[in-house]
Amino acid sequence: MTQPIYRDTWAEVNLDAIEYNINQIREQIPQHCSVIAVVKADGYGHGAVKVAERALKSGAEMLAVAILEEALVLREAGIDVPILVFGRVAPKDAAVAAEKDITLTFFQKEWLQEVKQTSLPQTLKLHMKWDTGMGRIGLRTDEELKEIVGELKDQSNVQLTGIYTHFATADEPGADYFNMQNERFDQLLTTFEKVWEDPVAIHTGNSAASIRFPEKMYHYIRFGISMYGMYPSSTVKEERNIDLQQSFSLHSKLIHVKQMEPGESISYGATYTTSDYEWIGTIMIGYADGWIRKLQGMDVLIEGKRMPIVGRICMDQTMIRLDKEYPVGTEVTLIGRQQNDMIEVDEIADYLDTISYEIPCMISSRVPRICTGE
Ligand code: PMH
Repeated sequence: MTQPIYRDTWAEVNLDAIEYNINQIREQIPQHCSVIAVVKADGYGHGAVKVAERALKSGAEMLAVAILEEALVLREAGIDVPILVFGRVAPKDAAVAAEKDITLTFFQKEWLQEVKQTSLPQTLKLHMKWDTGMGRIGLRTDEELKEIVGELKDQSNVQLTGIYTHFATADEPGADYFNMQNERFDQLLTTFEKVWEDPVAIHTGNSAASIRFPEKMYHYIRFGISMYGMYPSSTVKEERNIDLQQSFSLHSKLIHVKQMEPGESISYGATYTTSDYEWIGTIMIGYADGWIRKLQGMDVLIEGKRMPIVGRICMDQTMIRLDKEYPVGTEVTLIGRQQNDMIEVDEIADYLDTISYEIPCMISSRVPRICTGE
């Protein structure tokens, strides 16, 4: 059952955009290549279950998350497709994954040895992670690979179903580092194929790699940021290889409107002082919602027009300088389209000197996500 919503601030998640973006990438990648919808971090802040369901309806065949808890949420929602956990799950928790048929990532032979000692309710599916240049997790050398494969062959309660790597620079201009990672991957793959005969699923590319180098993709792509309609970087955006629709938008309503005299100040620290008679509106969103204090000065949209946030952003409330009087209840868009103007996630990210990925993730769970296009 969905919780009742009492507050006048909400995020909208357009599920039609998710479908559109998946269709866009499916047109570009080779026919034999399928989509893993990456829905970690509660679907990059959009809501994992709803996004996952729509992604699967749109042709994605598998889901990926970062931690076991996120996979369990999807299973509890009745989703029964393969789910891959990217992060390391402790060997003692492998039984939980096996019971729910959740695929785990591994890259350490000690991890396999420990899992061997645990009793699993059914065969545990595994994807092996190779570190070809991300420097985060994964085995790195032919020697490690041979050792781990030896360990795998000796183990009956697990089944290797996939191998993968992750690119560090696929979204950046130039392809030298990307090519180097591909070469390392091919080298490891050659070694692997000499010691392993059963078929496994291979996946290397994230959004940037699949958009920029579709011909280099194997059986799956791991489609994250661009499924949500954002470009992995300005480089990818400017190359215009794909058209995307932003799924996320953020809205509120004026809860108070007043005219202030010249020389009056607004909010903590009195950092903003009116220079004339000014109409000031208040909305119920603040840093506890993830609308952080650094967003002071950023614009919002009202009736399609831009108006600035003035004074410090409080924990739960924010003030806006209006161009005229508006009725209480007027809609304010902080991210998204109003009439002919749009505040893209990218614009907020630029203002904060960060990347688009961070923005929907930082909007806290206190802000309800309302799906459209269901
Ligand atoms: N595969 C792995 C292993 C990932 O960690 C990520 C995203 C993706 C695929 C999807 O990438 P995309 O969103 O660029 O398509 N991981 C992260 C991360 O750890 N920090 O930012 C994005």
